[in-house]
Amino acid sequence: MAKTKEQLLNILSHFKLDENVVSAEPFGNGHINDTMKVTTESGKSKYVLQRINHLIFTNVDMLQNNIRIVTSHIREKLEAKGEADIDRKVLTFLPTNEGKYYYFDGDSYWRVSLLIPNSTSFEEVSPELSYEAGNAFGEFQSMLSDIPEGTLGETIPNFHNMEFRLQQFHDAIKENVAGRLDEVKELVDEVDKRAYDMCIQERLYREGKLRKHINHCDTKVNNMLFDTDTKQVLCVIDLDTVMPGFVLSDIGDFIRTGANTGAEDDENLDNVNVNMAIFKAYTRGYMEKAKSFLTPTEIHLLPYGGRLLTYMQTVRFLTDYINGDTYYKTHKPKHNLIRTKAQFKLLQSLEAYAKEMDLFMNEWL
Ligand code: ADP
Ligand code: GN1
Ligand code: MG
Repeated sequence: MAKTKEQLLNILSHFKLDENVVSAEPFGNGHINDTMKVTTESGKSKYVLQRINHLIFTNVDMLQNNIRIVTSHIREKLEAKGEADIDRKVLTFLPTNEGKYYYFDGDSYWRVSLLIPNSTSFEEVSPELSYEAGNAFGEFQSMLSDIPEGTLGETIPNFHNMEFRLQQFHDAIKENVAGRLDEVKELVDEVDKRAYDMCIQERLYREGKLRKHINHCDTKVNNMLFDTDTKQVLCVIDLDTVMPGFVLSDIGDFIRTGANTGAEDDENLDNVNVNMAIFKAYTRGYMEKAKSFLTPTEIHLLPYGGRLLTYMQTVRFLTDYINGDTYYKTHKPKHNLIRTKAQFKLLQSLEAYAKEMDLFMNEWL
């Protein structure tokens, strides 16, 4: 339910803010939560207010506890390294007057973080910025690699489990609640054709050949902030899905979003292709930080990670379309179908480049 300005200001009054606030305006392009930029009396954009989608993140207490552990852990690492400007390199969430890190207003859950000043996010990146982004996401995974197992909960169980996503897909097909199945038969066949190959990670894990790791699990290009002037990476944001999973998730989702020459929901499929320069630059940046904690199996599978996350997103968008658009926010008719087709086109392009990507990895094997 949309909130009035007065309601939003009332929600904000439950948090310990050090300046009076006057407005909250929509911010960003997320598909799940609602994000707002909050302006203070002095005219500064100082805070970020978010409504957490608790139909998707059903355990908000666990979610905010995870985020608190992750941000404190990163802060300690940055302090130990003697980094300057730490408040712009890690998110800071503000407590409520009751000392919690979220507020429930009777129907929604809210949280507030400090807006990182003089920062910007991008929907598209150049090879230079991709190298920086690879470095930053590699460093992020590396900083979290010593959090003991069991410390972080799974905020969405089986989030990047491909076998589970295919199960949801087949359930949706069986129920066909929105009557859309006939329209997507060809796409369903394309998904099924690849299903076995796309579940390698789950099989390797059962065989004891792949381990779990803490990942960001939503490394879209726009989940990283850059300094507006220097274009240096500042901070990894959008920490809702930081949880244990397979290491390929984080390289995979960046390839899916950063190395796509088109948009995630491009209607002109000719725009959608792989930008190999971005793949290479990102991988180089990532490997600089990640080589020390990756196993040869993971390094070998890295280009597969790009295909896997693109395939997984194809399956998730298509499942939501078949279910009648109940998960992702949509902004036009058939939006989830448009997204599915664009993701599938990207997958085909990644498949065409698979050999070249594998050869590129030889440098680290
Ligand atoms: P969503 O779940 O909606 O994707 P994000 O946490 O990624 O939410 O925020 C959406 C956008 O808002 C980001 O892409 C970024 O541009 C901006 N943003 C979010 N948090 C901050 C912050 N603390 N400082 C500056 N910008 C932010
Ligand atoms: C969602 O909220 P946002 O836009 O950062 C989704 C990701 C998908 C992404 C596709 C909790 O992320 O898993 O990859 O859309 N987040 C959740 O763009 O499902
Ligand atoms: Mg985001």
